[in-house]
Order: sequence, then C-alpha cells, then structure tokens
Amino acid sequence: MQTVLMTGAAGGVGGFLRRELQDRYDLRLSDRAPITGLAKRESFVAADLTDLDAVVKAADGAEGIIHLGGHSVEGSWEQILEANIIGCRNLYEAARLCGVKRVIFASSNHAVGFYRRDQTIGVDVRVRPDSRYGVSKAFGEAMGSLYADKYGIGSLAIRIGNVGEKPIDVRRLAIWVSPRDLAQLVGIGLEHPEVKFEIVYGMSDNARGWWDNSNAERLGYRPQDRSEDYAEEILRSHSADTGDALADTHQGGNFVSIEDGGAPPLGGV
Ligand code: 15L
Repeated sequence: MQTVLMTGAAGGVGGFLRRELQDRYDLRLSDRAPITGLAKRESFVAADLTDLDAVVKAADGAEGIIHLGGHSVEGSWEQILEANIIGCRNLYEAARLCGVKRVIFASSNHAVGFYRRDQTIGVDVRVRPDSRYGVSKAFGEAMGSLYADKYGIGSLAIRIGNVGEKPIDVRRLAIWVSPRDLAQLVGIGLEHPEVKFEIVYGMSDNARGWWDNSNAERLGYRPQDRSEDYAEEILRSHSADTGDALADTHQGGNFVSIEDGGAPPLGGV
C-alpha cells in the first residue's frame, strides 16, 4: 500500500491523520478548497465529492482511500443528501472504477447515537442513528458492505467518537480517540490481510466507554492512549449534567435532542 487518497483532507481529522501518516504513505490529499503547506510525500488534487468524474480522477492510481469528506455534523436533508449520500456513492463508485483495494470509511458514533449510555454495544447491534447525519453514516457503512461483497473492495468503517489531542468534556471521556490511535485503526484497515468488510469503534483505551471494541482488538488494535488520564481535569471543570436530560442519557449527546419532537427546519440547523 503506497498511494492513498484522503478525501476531506482540509478538515480537522484530516489534519491529525496527515501528521500521523505522512511518513508512511504517499498521501494524495483532496478537498474542494486547495491545501497548502504539503509535506514531502503529500500531493493535492481538488475534487468535489458530488462530481463523480472529479472523484474518479482523484482516485485514479490510488491503492487505498481514507474517506473523511462530506458534512461532518447535523445538517439539512439537502446538505446531507449531497455531501454524504451522493458523495459517498461517488466515492465507492470511483473506488470500483479505479480498482482501489481498500476504503476506510469515516463512520461516526452518531450511526448508533440513540443507544443509551447504560448500554454497552458492540458492532453487531442494529444501527440507531440519532440524526440525519447519523443516517448518512449508516448508509456509508452499508455501501462499504455492498462494495466488499459485490466487488471485493476491502472496507473498514470506523465509528469515530471524538478525535483530539485530549477529551474535551465528560461525554468525550467515553468516546475520545487520540490521533495516533485513530491512525493505528486506519493502518489496520489499509493493510490487514483479513479485512473484507469490518466495523470498529474509533475510540482510545477509555475506561468509561460504552462500546465493546473486541472486533478492533481481533484485528490487532492496541490503543496507546487512555481518556482516564484526563478524567480528573475534565471532571473538575465540566459537569456531567449539561441541562439536557435526553442528551445526557444517550450516547449521541445533543445530536439526539436536536429538533426533539419537532420537524426539521427547512433551512437546516
Ligand atoms: C461526529 O461525528 C462529528 O463529526 C464531530 O464533530 C463530533 O460532533 C463527534 O461526532 C462527537 O460526537 O463528539
């Protein structure tokens, strides 16, 4: 695995993964807007995910794809449809047309965000999206499964918690993933010989976690970072009670309570 396309490379997660992976692969970065300050083994290709031809050009010659592109929070149906449904469809189609071997799909905890925090879930439960965004992540997982079964493209869907140098609040103590742990999962997805289609949770070694990540462990994942190292600091400055009972009892946090009982606003959120 040498040439790897990274979509959505201008975003926050892209920045972390570029840092972690730039010595390991020839990274072809793509996004709508240009990215400057490229490292030695990085190149840039502009591509709008809604344009299949552009995505095919970006994917041509790549052996693997890290798909981070799309809308990264809740949005209107129109935004989600364009960036995350059509964009994801174009990504997998481009992978098929270009003979790409592996796709890493940046799924999200919001594909299962309507599970309660007193439940521990693995990757064998049904999806319970907490938002339109979460639905699009479940769709992306289904695309990975289809393209693995039908076209033999190996795919790893990583249900990412929250990526950062450290956890930022009480909820994130459960779902935090450090950049190097996420990069370890990406490496497994790109290179583990047994990956056909797999789902794993993108979390570090978190004592307060809600997810059984034994599927990742089976594939060799050994997280290096622990959210508990930051627990004292977080609990000193943050309350577990955010004032939103629905959010505080469900894994997806306030994604479950946005528009609770109401219709989605026409203009989106
Ligand atoms: C996500 O999927 C989002 O992309 C990110 O912005 C955070 O909201 C994260 O989930 C989270 O749940 O903390």
